[in-house]
Amino acid sequence: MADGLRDKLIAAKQAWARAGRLLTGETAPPGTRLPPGQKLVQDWPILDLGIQPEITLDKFRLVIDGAVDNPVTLDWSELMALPQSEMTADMHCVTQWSNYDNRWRGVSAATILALASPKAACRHVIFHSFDEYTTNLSLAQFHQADVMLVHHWNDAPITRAHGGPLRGMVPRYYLWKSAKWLVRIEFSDSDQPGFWETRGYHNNADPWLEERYS
Ligand SMILES: Nc1nc2c(c(=O)[nH]1)N[C@H]1C(S)=C(S)[C@@H](COP(=O)(O)O)O[C@H]1N2
Ligand SMILES: [Mo]
Repeated sequence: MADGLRDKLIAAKQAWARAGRLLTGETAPPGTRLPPGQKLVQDWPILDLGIQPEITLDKFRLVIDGAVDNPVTLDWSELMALPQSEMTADMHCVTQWSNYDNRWRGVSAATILALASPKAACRHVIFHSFDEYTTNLSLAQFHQADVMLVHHWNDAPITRAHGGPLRGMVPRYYLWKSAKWLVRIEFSDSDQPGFWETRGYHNNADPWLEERYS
């Protein structure tokens, strides 16, 4: 995507945040599968800043560092040698689409936490991507049973357009929290709002509370 187009896309999404676009003011009853203001789709739309980096498996590296006792850099074979997990989860994008029953395979957040061992003062996790996108989670948001670093979707490798070879998957929050083309997981004592969180989007991003904008 040309720089001009990219800037227009970012400006449009920032304007939505300022205008509170798509807010229904509803709260979903507990246990509702589809969050308020969302529409169920059958496909998987592509949304990013227009740069879709090609990361071949031989070039792939994942840095895990910051407020941890055991910082590590993993190449692809080291990542694959970690325990592999599977889960099925829904996705909810702030642009209003949701889809159901995505089957993921990858490495669980629990496995990453056991490997890196965050220090006692660590409270936050920052995903860094190859396209310089970042997004922030609290350690509590990251430390949930359905949070994973995923490399397979419905039994096929995740495509480059969807963030392959490795992306974050944090299914209980709006999808901008699920960084594509993951290159670094930074543990931190302090919060570091990311690309959209510094452009008017909510820091916590819970779809059932309609935490779209800050
Ligand atoms: N690296 C990176 N990750 C990203 C983004 C991005 O621009 N770059 N966009 C986010 C947004 S706004 C959304 S909605 C989802 C979209 O993921 P998808 O294209 O696989 O549907 O990726 C998120 N992760
Ligand atoms: Mo998004």
